[in-house]
Amino acid sequence: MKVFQHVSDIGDLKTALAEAFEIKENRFKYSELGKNKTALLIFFNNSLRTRLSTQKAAMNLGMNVIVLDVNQGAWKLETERGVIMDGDKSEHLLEAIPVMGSYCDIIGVRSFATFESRKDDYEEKILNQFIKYSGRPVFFMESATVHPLQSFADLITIEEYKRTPRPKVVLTWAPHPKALPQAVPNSFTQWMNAADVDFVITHPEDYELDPAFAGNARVEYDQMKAFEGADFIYAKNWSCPGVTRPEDYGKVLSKDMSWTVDARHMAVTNNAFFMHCLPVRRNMIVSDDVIEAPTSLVIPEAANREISATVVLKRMLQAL
Ligand code: AN0
Ligand code: CP
Repeated sequence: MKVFQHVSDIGDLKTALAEAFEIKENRFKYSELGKNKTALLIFFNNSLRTRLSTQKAAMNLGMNVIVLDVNQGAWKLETERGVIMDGDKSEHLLEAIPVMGSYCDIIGVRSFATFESRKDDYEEKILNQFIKYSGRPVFFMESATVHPLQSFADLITIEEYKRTPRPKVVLTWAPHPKALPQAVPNSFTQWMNAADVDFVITHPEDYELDPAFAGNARVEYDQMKAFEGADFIYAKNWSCPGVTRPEDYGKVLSKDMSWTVDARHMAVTNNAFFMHCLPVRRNMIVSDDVIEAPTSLVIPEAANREISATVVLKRMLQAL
């Protein structure tokens, strides 16, 4: 595997899940594979889980790890070609990327949507430069449009906890005070569309996800109706994807607190498990009682980030 971005990059999901459970059984099984190989993890944005779980995954495989927080200690980077660099940015991404590539064997990058341009975000302008100029395999640690390590961990979690062969999984929008990217819901939708589940998305109008990710997924605008009989509730806020009105891209169109997942919502489900990628704002996205209930999977879900990252790095090492 040279790039880990879309669900298609991991191939057959049953095989990927089998590999994940093999790793979970013994996470040090491939501890010789990464000997004298270096993973470079580059963060343009904050992270708790991705930072820790991916470092741990690299260590499980015997790799060396370097972590760079670009905005703390590195030079400020220009990303646009053709600009006269007379401002506060000392270095261009076009030099920085191949330099970073020269010190490692595999690169992971986190770079969120900026909401400045829908086109630039959806064309993955930053990550594509890493793919093009680093000379190394690149895995996405949440980009402008996707968060595949999260979705893979989510799939592992659903597989572990499902009580029926084909569970009903509901992705629900929930309110948040600030504009958040669509990366998590985009990827989750892409992965659920590829998995063997009964998948439903619910959100207020004008929050439709980009068709490249939504595909033929069922959308139910009535949240309570969507929740009926659900086995898994996956909550997440996202800002307006700008599908119907491009000028609304990245805007917060609704803060409707009736969408906060609480006991009233969970009561109509099939005693559903609650999932969220974290970090989560309590009593905006989900009530205290729902996130603290025995049916809340947020902690095992986060723990599975180590497993998904170990599988991805293992695949990349095997293809070096
Ligand atoms: C980010 C987001 O919504 O994409 C990261 C989630 C994994 N969340 C925040 O910025 C709060
Ligand atoms: N879920 C997730 O990616 O968390 P972090 O932003 O803390 O890495």
